[in-house]
Amino acid sequence: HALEQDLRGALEASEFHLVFQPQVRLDTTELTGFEALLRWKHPSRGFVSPAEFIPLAEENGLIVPIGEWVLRTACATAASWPDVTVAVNLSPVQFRSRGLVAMVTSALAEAGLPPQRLELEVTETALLDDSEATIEILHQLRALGVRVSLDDFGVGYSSLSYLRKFPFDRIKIDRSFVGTLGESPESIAIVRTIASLGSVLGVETTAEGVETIEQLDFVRECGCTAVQGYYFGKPCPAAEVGRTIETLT
Ligand code: G
Ligand code: G
Ligand code: MN
Ligand code: NA
Repeated sequence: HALEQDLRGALEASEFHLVFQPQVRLDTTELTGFEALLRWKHPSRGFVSPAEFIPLAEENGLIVPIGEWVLRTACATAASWPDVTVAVNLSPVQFRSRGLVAMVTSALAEAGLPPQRLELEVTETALLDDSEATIEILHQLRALGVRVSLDDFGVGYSSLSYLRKFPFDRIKIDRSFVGTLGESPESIAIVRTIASLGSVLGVETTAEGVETIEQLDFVRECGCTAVQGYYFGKPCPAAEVGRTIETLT
């Protein structure tokens, strides 16, 4: 596989960079932080979507060194920001690799980033297999002082038992529900239900993929506590983060 071969050299060739998307709380519409998203600029193909190369990197294990680069780079970048968080996606494969907790500890220390300013986003697929070991790692991460979010909630298995097994700080409602709020009563019911669940459990609920003012009003009315989406900002390069912070605070 040609793409896989190129992926192997991409870290060393410095072909990766991060972009940052604003996350906003709904009560005050204040910026609370940014999600770091990985971008690969392939020398001849141009930008390759993470939706294409992350599954490949998960299959061949490259997601472990790539994920480490993402975390260290995100922490180092965020250390120069004012008091807002950075959210980093963790692949399920990283949970099965040894030394994740030590790596997170060292990334925070090296960057001088207070643990409270790091949020780790995990999908429920991380919790599917080997769940005892994964829950233990989540507790160790939480003990460092970092926050943990359940990403892409509502697609996949969406087992409510995960919410009982581990005290997530935040549930991120998958953007497929937000995108269909205007035409689907089912989506409205689902977003409302997840928001109430969050409220009862004392967990923040972020609506993902909010693109319009109508969707913003909808998710606020449904009871979500935070939003992320093109309405407040597309993912932007690190150099533009300062301007986004000025605009949104
Ligand atoms: O940024 P974009 O919407 O193109 O991302 C597509 C998918 O790739 C999303 O599901 C996102 O969570 C995932 N993704 C983006 N950056 C990272 C990363 O640094 N690590 C992991 N594991 N997934 C990422
Ligand atoms: O799966 P995860 O939530 O980690 O990935 C976030 C992905 O969603 C990123 O690839 C980002 O580019 C994309 N995204 C963020 N906001 C919006 C939005 O408002 N609309 C759409 N279509 N995609 C979005
Ligand atoms: Mn995410
Ligand atoms: Na998501």
